[in-house]
Amino acid sequence: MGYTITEKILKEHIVDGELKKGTEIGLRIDQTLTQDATGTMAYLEFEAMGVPRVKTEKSVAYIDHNTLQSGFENADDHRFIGSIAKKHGIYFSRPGNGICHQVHLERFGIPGKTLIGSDSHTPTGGGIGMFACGAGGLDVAVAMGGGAYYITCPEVVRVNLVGKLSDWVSAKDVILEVLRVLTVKGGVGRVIEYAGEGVKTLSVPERATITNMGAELGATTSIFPSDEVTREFLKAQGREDVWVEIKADEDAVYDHEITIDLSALRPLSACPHSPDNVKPVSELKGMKIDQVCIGSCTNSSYYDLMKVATILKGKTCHPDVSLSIAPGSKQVFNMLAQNGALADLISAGARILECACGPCIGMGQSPNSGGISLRTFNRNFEGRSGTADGQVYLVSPEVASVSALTGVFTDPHEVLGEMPKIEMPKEFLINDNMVVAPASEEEAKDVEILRGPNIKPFPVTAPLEQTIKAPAVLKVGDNITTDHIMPAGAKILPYRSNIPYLSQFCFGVCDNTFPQRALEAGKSIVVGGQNYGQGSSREHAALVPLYLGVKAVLVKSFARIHRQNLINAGILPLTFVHESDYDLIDQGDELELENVRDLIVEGKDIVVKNVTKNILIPVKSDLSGRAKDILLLGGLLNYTKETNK
Ligand code: MIC
Ligand code: SF4
Repeated sequence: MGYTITEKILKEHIVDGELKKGTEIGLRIDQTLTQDATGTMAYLEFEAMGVPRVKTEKSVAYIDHNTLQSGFENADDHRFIGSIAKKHGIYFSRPGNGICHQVHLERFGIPGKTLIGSDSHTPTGGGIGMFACGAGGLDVAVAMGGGAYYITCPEVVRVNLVGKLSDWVSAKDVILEVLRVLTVKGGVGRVIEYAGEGVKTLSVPERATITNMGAELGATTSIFPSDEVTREFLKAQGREDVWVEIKADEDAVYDHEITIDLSALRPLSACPHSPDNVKPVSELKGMKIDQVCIGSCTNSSYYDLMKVATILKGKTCHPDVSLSIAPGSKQVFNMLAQNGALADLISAGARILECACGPCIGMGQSPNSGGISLRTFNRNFEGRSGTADGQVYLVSPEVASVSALTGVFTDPHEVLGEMPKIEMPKEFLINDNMVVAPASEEEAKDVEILRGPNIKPFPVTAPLEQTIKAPAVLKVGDNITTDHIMPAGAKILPYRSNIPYLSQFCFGVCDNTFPQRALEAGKSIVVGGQNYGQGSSREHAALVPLYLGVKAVLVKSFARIHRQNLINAGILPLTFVHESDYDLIDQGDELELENVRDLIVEGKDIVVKNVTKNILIPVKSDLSGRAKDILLLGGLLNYTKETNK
């Protein structure tokens, strides 16, 4: 029996457990990346582990999220990350160099290697055949220290691509179609592997758009083969030497298979407020729009922005539309500047932003009240744009740019003629002058770590208690995102290293009385529905509840990264044995988990007593041996210190 790409890479990297689906496996991690919004905490955690130098093949710290400097906080954090990177053997990608995933794909990614990043869109690397996963900051810190990264050995879904994309249809439409079919929970516990004849018709940036947004499926990761197209891309990046061929065996066995006929796809859009709320653009056409934002780690490549420049050339964006464009990297920005495409964007009236995440994470360009915003990004969760009632539609760069001209939702097929062919460059413009190499081991001793006053200590974790008695301080519904639990945006993001300050905003989108009520209760339990914690990898969505006294989270089902973050923070994740029992708990009910510590140690059934209603509710923890130990010791930091003794 042959192997899938996933199995081939996992086989080479497994250091704990065995390749048995559904069981926990530990992987050796070759590369790590961090960004600044999660990085400050990740490096504080790395420091606390006391490892002098990273043990990975390559670790890179990017500055791309918190680039709005309206106070000292972000600038201080950048200096902190720069100094800690220098001291501990980490490459530092300076602000201005671009979005972590775009730059990593261009300059550092290697087919067949494992990568984890403290950002949920790390699977972008799957576009060149990397096994790349988003993870919490603590998991990344452990991997930098040479520790394994643990995942549930995934099922593998084969997405069979046939045919070829028609004019004005793009990679964004492919992943939107996959999201329409599989939904935001469809990837949980699975790797999405692309295969079939259609693969070779897609360039690396197109593949990376698809693997990037696999994060929205909740997938462990997404991956393409590494083939001649990959080789050409790496060659044009001056890195052909790192290319290796990776493909699935002919007789590889998959757990599921879906087929997507690229030729049959038409432009699509994800409507508010979920990436799987997908409709054909033909059904939305004519709707008046207020804003267009082009960029983000999903669609900000040279290839994407050349398409945009070609559409906008010689035209003016509609008087009622604000158009902003953020190139994905300095390389992209520079190439557009040198070939004149940047001038076409500027002439058309685009507001050019620095190459960073920008509006994607609410760092500026929030739409007007109730404003309709077309974005080439990957997430359209409620409130994420910074405008509570903003209506964000996710679309391809083609739909975004043509709609910016017409002022209404437009299907490019109907107004533009034949699609001009954009060639992939034979040589990208290579200049790594904004990547600072770490100090040598000798020099590292003298590197001073620069800390600002915004950096507050890591919240105190505690070993799992014998009995948890606490009220259900909050009850929420299905598909709660980490943006609901711990919102981002320009006003809050600068405090990512200040948990006490951040805590005031916890669950603000759902119920802004939660932080106060949780503090008053002292200890609390959060109750939720399906796919709880989807979206961002931010461990702050666990660390802040920890600070507010949350002891357990009881839901119908969890998203992968968030569940791990809860365990890492020492918060007990529980699921209902019968999903309908969700209805047996109301917000405010007093709950009790008697002898839960012993029951977990002994692997016995756990029951939640709803003291208010006098009902017993069976729940499960599904914890691996390692996860149990982490909880018993009060979180991953304590566990790592203990096991490294
Ligand atoms: C996001 O897209 O939500 C982010 C901001 O990049 C996050 C990371 C963070 O919250 O800092 C992610 O995707 O993990
Ligand atoms: Fe940045 Fe947006 Fe990508 Fe997150 S999704 S890494 S905020 S560009």
